[in-house]
Amino acid sequence: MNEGKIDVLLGLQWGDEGKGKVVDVLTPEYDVVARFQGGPNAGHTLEFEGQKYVLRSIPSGIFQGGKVNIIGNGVVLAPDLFMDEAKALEASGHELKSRLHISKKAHLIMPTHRVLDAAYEAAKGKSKVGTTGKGIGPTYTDKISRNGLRVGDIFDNFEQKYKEHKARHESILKSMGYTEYDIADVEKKWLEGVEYLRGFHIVDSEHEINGLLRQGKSILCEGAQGTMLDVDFGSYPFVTSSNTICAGACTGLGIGPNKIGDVYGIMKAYCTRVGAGPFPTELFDETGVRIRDLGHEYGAVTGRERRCGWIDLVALKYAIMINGVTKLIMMKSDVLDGFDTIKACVAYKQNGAEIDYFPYNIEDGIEPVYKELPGWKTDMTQMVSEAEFPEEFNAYVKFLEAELETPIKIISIGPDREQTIVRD
Ligand code: 2SA
Ligand code: MG
Repeated sequence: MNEGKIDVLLGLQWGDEGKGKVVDVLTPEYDVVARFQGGPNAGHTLEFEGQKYVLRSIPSGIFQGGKVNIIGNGVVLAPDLFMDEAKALEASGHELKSRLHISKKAHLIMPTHRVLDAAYEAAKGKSKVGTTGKGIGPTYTDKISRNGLRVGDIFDNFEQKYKEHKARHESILKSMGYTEYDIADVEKKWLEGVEYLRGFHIVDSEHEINGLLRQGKSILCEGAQGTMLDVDFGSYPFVTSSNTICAGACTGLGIGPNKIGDVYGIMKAYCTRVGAGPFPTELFDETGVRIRDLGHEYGAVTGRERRCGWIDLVALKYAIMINGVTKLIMMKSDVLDGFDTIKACVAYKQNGAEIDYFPYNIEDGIEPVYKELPGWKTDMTQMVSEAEFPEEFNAYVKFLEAELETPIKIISIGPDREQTIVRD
């Protein structure tokens, strides 16, 4: 933590690196946790005291008392899904209303945005993105094309605005010939969600967060999805529609770049991807299946199987560069506990030539070049300090640090809060 600075924590791969767990482990150190992009497409899984929770729009700091949790302007919010998520948390004893602040400038995901998401995907045929179906793309499209509906609008002639936006969406859907949908029930619940939203602190979060910083509060920004899903730098067009990178924290919360302190980059000891799009180190054999089974690699929101593969250092170096990562966090190393050998992709072969940088096109003709390392073949899940780490594991960590030129500060050896080793 750096005095007077805001730290950022984000995923370096294709999402699901384990951000939820790490934020929860890091939050005791911070006064404020803020989300800056994405929406209910995210699924941050946290496990502690034998309970499992999945957060979608609400910052992971909500489980710790005395924190301010902010949903920033860069987030897209679905009132109905938000209501479900918030009520479930309240039912499990976590009071929200006084601790969760929502930006007036965050955009609302309407029921018709979700229909548009489905319609655009259907129209793409074989080149589908494999979205989560939550209306993320169409909502950000409306934002950028200056047609969006924002949280702040719920206090000002809302019904009229809602009707106009809905009518515009319906005419787009009609022009696409996409008419077989029924949103009556969803819309009813969505409008209930809007009422429910009124009970929260709806704020100018850019003023709030900068004010908190001036008061000397420590702030952590929590990214969603991952760098390789960033709309500018990810594997376009197979990406999400927001800036998932560190710069997204500046635009998604209204903080100056000179206010950014540490940038924590999270990666898994291997790699996964859910949805369509290129994935150079994907494994189609039984090793891939083994990683999926051991790592429980299924989408937290949609339940979809995640594609699994070896760690990709070419993509990781790119992600570290784009984000200015200062500290690495490695998750799910326990999944590899039983493997005889571990592979790490150190370069790509593209059309016969070896390259060590992340190219414009990773869709065609990319072949990973691997370095093989001996596995540690030790159950590490009960270890409590790095002094207990087996020699082969230390060698793997050292190898990664040398390749990535960034220290690995935290290593996760299991899903529970307790199974986290902080390195000196
Ligand atoms: P979208 O819905 O427009 O953001 O989808 C665009 C692409 O972004 C991917 N994406 C994700 N990838 C990994 N995890 C995500 N969150 C959930 C999770 C996903 C789930 O935590 O498991 O439950 O399936 C996430 N959100 C978006 C998506 O797969 C598309 O490739
Ligand atoms: Mg997830």
